[in-house]
Amino acid sequence: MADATLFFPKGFRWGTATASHQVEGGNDNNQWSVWEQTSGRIANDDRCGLACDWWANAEADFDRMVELGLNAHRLSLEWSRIEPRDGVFDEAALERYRAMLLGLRRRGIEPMVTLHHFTNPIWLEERGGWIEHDVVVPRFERFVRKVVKALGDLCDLWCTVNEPNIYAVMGYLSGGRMPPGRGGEIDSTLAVVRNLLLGHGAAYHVLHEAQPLARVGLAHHMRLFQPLTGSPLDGLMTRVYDGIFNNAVIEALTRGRWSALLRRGASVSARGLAGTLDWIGLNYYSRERVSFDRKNPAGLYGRIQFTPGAPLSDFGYGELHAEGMAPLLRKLARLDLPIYITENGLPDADDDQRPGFLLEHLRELWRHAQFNWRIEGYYHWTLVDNFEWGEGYRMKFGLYDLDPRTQVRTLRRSGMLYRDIVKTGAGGGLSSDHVREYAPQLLPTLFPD
Ligand code: IFM
Repeated sequence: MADATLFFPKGFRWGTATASHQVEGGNDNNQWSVWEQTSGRIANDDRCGLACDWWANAEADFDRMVELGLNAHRLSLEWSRIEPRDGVFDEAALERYRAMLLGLRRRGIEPMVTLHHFTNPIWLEERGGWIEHDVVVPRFERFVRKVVKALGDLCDLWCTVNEPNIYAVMGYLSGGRMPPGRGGEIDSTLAVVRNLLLGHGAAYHVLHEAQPLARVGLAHHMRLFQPLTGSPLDGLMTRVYDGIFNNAVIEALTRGRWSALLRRGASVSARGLAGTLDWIGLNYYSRERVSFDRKNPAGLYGRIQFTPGAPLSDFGYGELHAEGMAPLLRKLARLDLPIYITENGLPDADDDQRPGFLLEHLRELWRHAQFNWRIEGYYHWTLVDNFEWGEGYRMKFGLYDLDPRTQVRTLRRSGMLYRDIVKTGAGGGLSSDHVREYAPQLLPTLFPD
């Protein structure tokens, strides 16, 4: 096999991504902390509990990032800590976040700060969460104004909202997977997506007013939809799913237009959203096969499943399909904005798939960076196993294994591989030696003669 190294450009951002509730521990004032109390909702009836104990000691994990050679990390702020009651702000919580951001910067790690990653303060959830535009959007705007004033000297790379489509679908369409646990509510789902996007738009302007050079974007969860069979109806449903799940968010934030379905029931125009992206984030996990199903009106007469026989990650979380990133990146490249892979990873407790997963996905990323697509960073989900929402602690996404009872971390082989890639050359690089050492079975496909 040919010996080669695929170098990434100097300055490429190599990072990991986390979210407040999943790592901080002790969050007892958001809707998830209430949701978790009812038996049967979280796998094994886990509770988030101490998580990775970041509220007390995120810094120990920042040191681990340094050991891996990372120069970037994406973390989120917990709204319920910063604004524990409607209009009442907790300066001590902001101080703790200042310390975290300083801690990252002092270690040469550039923070990307997410402003909303699935959790809401209880007081907001009690008023309908993201359903009521006039309740939530002005309050989110006020929260962001407070945050940028308090933390703006330490961060100028902002991710307004994480995965508006997933948040809305899991909370209001699929039923029981995430709070508030509603199902089949198409109109609420659409309202929640729209309000999250309008929240993004409001945040974009607030951040730019405070920081003219702020770089503001959003983490968009995209899946590659492909028809299950060659039937025209499966093809049609595939376009519908791609349109709703992947394209609608992009159309709103670039053209200021609700797509046909998103427009249903809209009382606020999307016009002000045009041009509110300085960069776009891709959260990529899986491909889906789509088929027509006339018995599934709640799914808009479609159904999704993984490709029969395809390799899946633990608990059937996702299909392992690195090539699926290409068409999604192509869509994003057309926007002519910097692109970050804001999340990519898999649950893999015994770490037998993650090394190959990393190599295949990073090879794809490198290939597309060669097309001059503006791919500027990769944030692996995640550094240390953490609280995986409804899956509790059983799904292990970390480069480090975590024993939640003892807080002991152990670097997985995939963590060593990530470190070796990040530390190759001036900007990181993937070599045939890495493949030989960590996933030799991939040598013929990743480094053919
Ligand atoms: O853990 C989640 C994260 O909060 C949002 N994106 C997907 C990850 C893995 O499921």
